[in-house]
Amino acid sequence: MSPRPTRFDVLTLFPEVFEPVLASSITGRAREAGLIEWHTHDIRRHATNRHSKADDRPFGGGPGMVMMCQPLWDCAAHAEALDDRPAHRVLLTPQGAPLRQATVERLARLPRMLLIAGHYEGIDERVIRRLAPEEISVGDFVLSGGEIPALALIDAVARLIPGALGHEDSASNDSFSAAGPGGERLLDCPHYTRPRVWEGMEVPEVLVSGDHAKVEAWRLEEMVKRTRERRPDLLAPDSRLPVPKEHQP
Ligand code: 9D3
Repeated sequence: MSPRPTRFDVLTLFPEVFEPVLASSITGRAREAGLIEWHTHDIRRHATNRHSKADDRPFGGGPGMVMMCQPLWDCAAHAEALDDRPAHRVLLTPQGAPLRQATVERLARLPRMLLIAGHYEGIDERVIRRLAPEEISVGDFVLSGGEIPALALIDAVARLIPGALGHEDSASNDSFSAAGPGGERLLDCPHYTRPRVWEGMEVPEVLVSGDHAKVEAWRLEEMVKRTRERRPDLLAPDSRLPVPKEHQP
């Protein structure tokens, strides 16, 4: 008995951006394999006012527009009624908790998610309070909306669903599933393919030595070295990542 596809419902003012991105690559294959499904919902279609307005000027003044309560609330109710499974609500917002691999792993165990992609200056706080979503950010930089973060989240979650490409890889890499504070792995090691010499630059000797144990040791060393140099935060003292003795400070 195969489980039902994991369902993503996306509430957005730009429903048309999701299909072309998700139909490509791993999410497209996961859908074809019956592992996931996604449905987009145009928030504007739930506006009841004459001009299908889903936003209005902010109380207190200031620039920009604020997403209104009613269209978003009705859109969520509409989407949630389309399936009998309860949806875990997620709001993509710069005010959210930074998305980490541990979060992705937790979400990948859920049968259904309702993703809310904001736009404009923000969303009326009262509808956020009523929906009580988990609030997630994809990083400390400014985007123009939550659509690209929602796409990133769907991609990250989908590739962890058993049977989707990438799952086999991460499962077999379980020796490295010891993780940093956010479930992050070590950074990857450098990779090389033919030719052995390109523009005078040679492939590291160990990789062509044929000594598999030496290759694996070199790769782990490079991973730790790179992580140290580029992302020391992943190796924080409170990390659950076991740092090999020879690499301890
Ligand atoms: C310039 C407007 N900003 C005023 C200080 C607030 C603001 C509102 C809405 C900034 C960005 C956005 C739109 N971004 C998102 O909805 C968003 C986001 C992001 O911008 N960065 C990282 N993660 C996310 S998740 C959703």
